[in-house]
Amino acid sequence: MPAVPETSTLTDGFHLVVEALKLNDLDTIYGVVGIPVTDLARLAQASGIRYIGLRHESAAGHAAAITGYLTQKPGICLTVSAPGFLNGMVALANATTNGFPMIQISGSSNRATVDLQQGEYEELDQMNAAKPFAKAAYRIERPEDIGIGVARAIRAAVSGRPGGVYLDLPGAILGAALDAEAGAKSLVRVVDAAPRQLPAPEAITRALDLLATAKRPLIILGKGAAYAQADDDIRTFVERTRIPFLPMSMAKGLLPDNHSQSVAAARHIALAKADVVMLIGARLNWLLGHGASPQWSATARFIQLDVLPTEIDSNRAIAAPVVGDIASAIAQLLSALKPGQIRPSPEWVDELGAQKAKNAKHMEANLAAPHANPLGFYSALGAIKKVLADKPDVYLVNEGANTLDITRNVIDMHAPRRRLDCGTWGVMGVGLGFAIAAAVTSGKPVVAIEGDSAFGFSGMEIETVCRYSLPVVIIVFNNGGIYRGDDVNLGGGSDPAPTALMKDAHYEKLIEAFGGDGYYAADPQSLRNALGEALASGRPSLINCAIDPKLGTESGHIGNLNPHSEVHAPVH
Ligand code: ADP
Ligand code: TPW
Ligand code: MG
Repeated sequence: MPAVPETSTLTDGFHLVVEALKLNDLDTIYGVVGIPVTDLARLAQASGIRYIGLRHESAAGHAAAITGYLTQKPGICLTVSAPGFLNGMVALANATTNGFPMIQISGSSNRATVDLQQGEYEELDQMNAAKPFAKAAYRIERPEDIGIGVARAIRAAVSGRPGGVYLDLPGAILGAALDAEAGAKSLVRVVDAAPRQLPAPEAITRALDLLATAKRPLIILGKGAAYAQADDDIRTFVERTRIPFLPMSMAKGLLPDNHSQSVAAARHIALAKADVVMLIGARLNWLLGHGASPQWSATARFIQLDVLPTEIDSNRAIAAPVVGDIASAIAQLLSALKPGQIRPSPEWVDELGAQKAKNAKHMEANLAAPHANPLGFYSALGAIKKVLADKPDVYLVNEGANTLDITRNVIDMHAPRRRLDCGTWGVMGVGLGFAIAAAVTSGKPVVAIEGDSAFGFSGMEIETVCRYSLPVVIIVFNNGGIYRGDDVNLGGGSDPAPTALMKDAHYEKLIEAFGGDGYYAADPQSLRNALGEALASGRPSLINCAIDPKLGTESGHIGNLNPHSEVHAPVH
């Protein structure tokens, strides 16, 4: 424990950091301890902060980031100097890219020797290394600055477009003593960390006027809309205007997927034919074809609700920008909306409805696919869908390629912010960190549907799931590889192909090593039984799902992004 005795009138950096977090209602830390932050975690735990120790900083960072997404308060990740710090950087960068508020607090080594590159223990100029990956990066150099430093980090993480903040704490500052009264006075409780940002009235009128001219309007809901927690107003706006809507992946469930106005099942023509598109917390990035033709109509006009002014016109001209926070913007749109002012044309509604019905039939046929033993992606997901249908509160974590894309299309979401996935960056390794944080933050059951490759990136965290007895069920879609499991070595040698993984691997045995429940499923009924049982037990569980190795396609639904070799014919 810190050297300062409890009776002293002194305090120190360790105590001040813990007090600063508590003062700002930050009640959970995810991390991996070691020099110089071990006592920080001990002290936090002793003071009533929940400390969740993970096995890798990347998972701890992803856990913190998704906590931020779910709660609108920055998730906290604690790392040790240099290597531990760097292990957290993927998660910090991912948080920044996705707009998740988090703070990575890292211990660092002696500044004087680090800066002169004299071969310090775990030597690295961490703050400068973090800058390109963070929304903001700060270093605290004096114990009396801890209060203001933590306040700055909190505000940077959650205001405007949220993101990842790096906060550097040299070991010497943690251990430095300070008069207790001066220390207490130096702490800052942040007032209104994410102030409302109201759009201008003329922006609201412009947007409604443009929508009123539309015959084929479309609303796209993105994860910014889900983050904003303006669920009721968003639903009211969609229902009053009767505009068809399309949820981006993590916005699924903001309005239920079975809502009559959802056109997720007619996505292709909805994008291609819409004449006025309203983006609510969704960027026109690669996930939306940069807003360009042929995916979109060249003459479509766009309305965009976003908190970040420079997001507007980033890919395509935006006719009606509504810059502000989504909760304020939607409330203003609702109060300015006149009854009957906006209506999609009946032809548009009918056309989308017909396409939906056609695609729904196709989906049903897929789900009843004959792949029974081993399972196909669709027959497995058909079984899972049945179990989850009456459990809207279950959090669904999802990563992989085919496993990601097909799950997104098959598994309906019925409540906001329940689907957590690889997001904007397509990053593998979020799975177990997200699952742990969703369970810790909500106390609700979590199902993580993981490709066998994706699972490997954070697989050791099953020990964490078991250590904290979390109600997490991991389903490994084991098709024996990255994308598929039947690739061959083009050189003819005995080494496996680059995409191959062990197809007969018994992942379920891994969790048994830590006292969790392992299941193996090779047909829909046994998968359904296993998931039902695992969820009912509330125990840490892993279901190894035998998927036919021949079934995946290269890169799932984004194979078009692969450059192709001019020399060898593509394998598939
Ligand atoms: P998706 O991947 O679901 O399309 P993106 O992450 O691309 O979503 O876009 C989310 C957008 O929402 C970002 O541009 C971000 O600035 C914006 N955003 C996030 N939170 C808010 C908020 N509270 N109010 C307004 N805009 C927000
Ligand atoms: C951090 C590249 C994209 S998808 C994927 C990899 C390795 C795994 C796909 O196989 P999986 O799913 O999970 O078995 P399936 O159903 O198609 O077989 N490293 C990082 N991120 C990414 N995106 C990759 C590598 C990749
Ligand atoms: Mg796989």
